[in-house]
Amino acid sequence: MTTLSHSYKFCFGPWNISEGADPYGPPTRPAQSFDWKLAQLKQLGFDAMMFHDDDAVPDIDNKSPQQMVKEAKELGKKLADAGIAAEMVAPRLWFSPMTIDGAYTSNDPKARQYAIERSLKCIDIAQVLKTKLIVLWLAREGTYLRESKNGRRSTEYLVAAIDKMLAHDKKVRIAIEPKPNEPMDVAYIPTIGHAIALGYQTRDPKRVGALIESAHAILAGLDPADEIDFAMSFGKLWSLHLNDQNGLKFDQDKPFGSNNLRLAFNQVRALERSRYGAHGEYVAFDVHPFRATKEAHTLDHLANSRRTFLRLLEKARAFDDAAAQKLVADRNYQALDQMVLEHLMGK
Ligand code: XUL
Ligand code: MN
Repeated sequence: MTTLSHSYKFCFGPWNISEGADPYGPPTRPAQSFDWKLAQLKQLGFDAMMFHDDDAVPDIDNKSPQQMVKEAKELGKKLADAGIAAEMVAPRLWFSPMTIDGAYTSNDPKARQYAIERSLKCIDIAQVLKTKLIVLWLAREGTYLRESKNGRRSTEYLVAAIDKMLAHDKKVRIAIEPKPNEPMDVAYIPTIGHAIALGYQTRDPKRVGALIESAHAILAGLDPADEIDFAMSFGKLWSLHLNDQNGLKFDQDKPFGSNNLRLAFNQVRALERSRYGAHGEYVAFDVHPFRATKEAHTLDHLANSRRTFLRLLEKARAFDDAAAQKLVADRNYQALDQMVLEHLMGK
């Protein structure tokens, strides 16, 4: 069943084994240790783990640079012993009291300075963990009310911050993960087009790319498969968070394919078309268990997402493209539509 999986490598983050807390209620499952999560990741057939800077070095703001490097090295050894790579490190720029009104785009110069310093620390951790990839989810770069910030100045701040990161380490590569809203009302850099355009304004556009998350594209009213095709035509898709989302609600991080199997199928087809992963990129599942999930099923959303991906890969590879092209040439989209449905439903 899974013989075609060789060309894709998979990862998830420690936050994807979550405990069920939401803004209206407490956790519904006990917290698991990092070591437990790492062991499960390996057992489920995943190849790498993704990290926020403080997943790697907890309480990072209160640690000296020496202590930070020491702890990152200990983590690096743990990963090497387990045969697991670190895919990326992302600065968590949305939790500190310093980033209440934004990080790189805060109106407070001290907050902007904090955000840049924290990002450079994140790069130092990535070096120790032997990954060149930094992911920027620009969580609080945006506004609750538009008059509170100047959009043009914010764009310039974002470019300046990325420039500092690129200068700090000549090998680092930055993948911007766009999301149009939540926690902000309206976020800056809401789509892949914005992310890629921003990269071209920086001092080294070759080292700035993008990460697409299915749910974030859906929240922007876009088809994630088109976002993937667009980014890959620019050679800019360096990481991927597959999941699913039921329309314009809070960010749901549902298992891949859970809401719309056809949308998921088309994402896999887009990845296949451009050979995603050919340069070592990983497929990550940024998914969470439903809050109602019992402790015994705390990993199922990850195992199921990976299984759905591999099943859809078989479907993508078995799709009769020649027959589809005949229908396209005849402009018989009714038949094409039904052909896709029959293919997905199977016998
Ligand atoms: C938030 C989100 C994050 C990023 C990493 O919606 O997707 O988990 O992927 O910071
Ligand atoms: Mn994500």
